[in-house]
Amino acid sequence: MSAKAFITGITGMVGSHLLDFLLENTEWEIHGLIRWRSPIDNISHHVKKINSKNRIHLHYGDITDYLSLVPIFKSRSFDYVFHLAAQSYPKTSFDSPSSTYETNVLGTENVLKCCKEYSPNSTIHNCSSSEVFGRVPKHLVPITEDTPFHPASPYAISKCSADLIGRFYAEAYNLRVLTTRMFTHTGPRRGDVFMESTFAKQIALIEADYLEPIVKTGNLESIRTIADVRDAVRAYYLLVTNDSIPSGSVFNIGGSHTCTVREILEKLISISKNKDISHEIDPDRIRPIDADLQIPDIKKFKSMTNWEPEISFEKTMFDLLDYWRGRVRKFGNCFLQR
Ligand code: A2R
Repeated sequence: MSAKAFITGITGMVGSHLLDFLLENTEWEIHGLIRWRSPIDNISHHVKKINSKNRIHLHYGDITDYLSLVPIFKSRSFDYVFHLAAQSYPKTSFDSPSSTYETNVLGTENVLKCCKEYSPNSTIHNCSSSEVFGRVPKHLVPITEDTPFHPASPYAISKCSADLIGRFYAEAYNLRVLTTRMFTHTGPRRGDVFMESTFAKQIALIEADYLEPIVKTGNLESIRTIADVRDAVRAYYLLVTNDSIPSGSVFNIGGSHTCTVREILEKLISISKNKDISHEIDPDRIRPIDADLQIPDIKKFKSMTNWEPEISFEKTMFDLLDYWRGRVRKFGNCFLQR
């Protein structure tokens, strides 16, 4: 019998790429959680399989509503649970801290509680974030798993809690919870509030003559290490399928290309067909404080899984821009400016 996996956040950037990866590389039966009104653009290329229940089974629910999860867990046990659902936008969390805490803290508690009650033998991927490290002093870079938390947004605070909830369930209830703190990961389907994705979206709109050729930016000087989301989901697969990894482990994972946000912007502008694009700072896009030195030490994860990023920074940027070109071709100028 094939293994059963459950993905919360299957309609998001990471969840949808994980679905693509698992369909391609495993025989697993894949279950996914969606909300009543979740946009399904990111998984619409699988709609035939979804409608015929051919390996993909979608379930309606909400991670903030424990009772909505119970029937999903009660009628089957899962071998793997990937808990990816989140309010995932750090910048938005400054405006909506309470709903960020509700989704990311209470939501994680609910998902893990369901695993404990109904799928105690599953391997659970608990998705924390590199943002937990927040404001890291230079002498503590590169960031290891033992670098102290110093969250710099309500989102980051919520992920510190989610991270600790994962460890708590592993220690208190003997659940096999494995927690990741992935550094910046991007590519096609990235939400347009993230800096590289809003740059690519604006460039695609400029190329189509919907915008003046000036890209609006936030802080350009923060330093990021970039991975491709398709490498990230491969890492998550290697994580949960490696039985030698001790329960309760946490891992820093990230790409191999470290650069400033300015360099990301310049790369995207350089691959645009439009050669007259400039940029200017928009004060609305500046976070009150920023996690500005995000460079990971990923030796621990590499030594356990042999994972290496395979997709180049150039390809990630090209595919991200191409994704936005496709969206603009399809929807015209129907995007909020953010
Ligand atoms: O907003 P929706 O309905 O499209 O679903 C999003 C889902 N989600 C939820 N699902 C169930 N109950 C909720 N209360 C709830 N709130 C949000 O999480 C969507 O499917 C997913 C988030 O997708 P993205 O914003 O694209 O995030 P991404 O980049 O896929 O991040 C995956 C994980 C998150 O834990 C991040 O915090 C971490 O990677 O970096």
